[in-house]
Amino acid sequence: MAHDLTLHIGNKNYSSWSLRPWLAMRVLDFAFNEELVPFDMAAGNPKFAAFSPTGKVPVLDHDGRKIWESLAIIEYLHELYPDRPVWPGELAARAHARSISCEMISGFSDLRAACPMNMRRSPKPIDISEHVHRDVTRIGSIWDDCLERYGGPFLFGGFCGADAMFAPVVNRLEVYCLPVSDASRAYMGRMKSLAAWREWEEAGRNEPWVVEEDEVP
Ligand SMILES: N[C@@H](CCC(=O)N[C@@H](CS)C(=O)NCC(=O)O)C(=O)O
Repeated sequence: MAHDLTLHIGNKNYSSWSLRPWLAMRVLDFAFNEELVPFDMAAGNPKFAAFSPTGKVPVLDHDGRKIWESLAIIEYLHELYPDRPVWPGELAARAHARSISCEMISGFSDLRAACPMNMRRSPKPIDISEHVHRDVTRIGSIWDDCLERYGGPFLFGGFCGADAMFAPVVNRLEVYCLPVSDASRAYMGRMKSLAAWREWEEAGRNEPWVVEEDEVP
């Protein structure tokens, strides 16, 4: 059954939380309308308040029902379309995918603060703190473990919610030239080759808005 879904998102160049459900919906082929409201200042955009209970994006609107928080949106889609699951079919793998997705949403704050997602940035190394290095090492070990255990090409075999949750990190590791294993680098290449990824990236690169706070020298 088709549902009337609208996903409210921010700038494609910078809005890492928006990318997560958007990518899941595109790759897993959920039809939806996109409503992009750009940040036009450092602290978001007051216009978000018109459609978002938290004043943040993303927000999914399903026939007037609002779902916010990227991971809650992904969970909602999983329940809405049982014939097109967002999570792996097997219980242990599903629990594993949810564990690392929760780890993503609640952690890695040093990496997120120091290395904002930026689709427009050409790869250029930066000096990173010990804390950022620790985040990068942990993410690399999560990915390497998944790729070895489930055999790729994505973290749990086929693309799933966990790949969507880690998608902005693919950009961060790439554009700030952060160290990853060959297996993780190959995974990043596969993510960036997705038609949906290329669509988002190209749109982000062509956006006119610049958020100075997210432009790391
Ligand atoms: N935990 C939230 C984070 C949402 C979030 O911080 N979104 C940013 C854009 S990427 C935002 O709307 N910022 C505006 C603000 O903080 O005012 C989620 O997973 O959706």
